[in-house]
Amino acid sequence: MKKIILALAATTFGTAAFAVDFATVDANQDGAVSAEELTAAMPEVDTNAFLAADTDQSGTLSEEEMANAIDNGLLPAG
Ligand SMILES: [Ca+2]
Repeated sequence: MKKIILALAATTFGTAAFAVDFATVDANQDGAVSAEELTAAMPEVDTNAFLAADTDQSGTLSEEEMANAIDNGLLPAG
């Protein structure tokens, strides 16, 4: 359990521990991850998690939004 907490703490100090490769999830390489791209890469993610992660409600996730969502536990880290 301690190891898990330490791993979570490490992810809050930047994107170095960012386990999900944004460029891989961004299948069409347009710099934004759509709900379709996200669920293709992470089938276990539901739409509500996507909507919660899309903090500016643009309909897509920026790399920052995705990193924050992973830090917040909205999205799996990989
Ligand atoms: Ca995209």
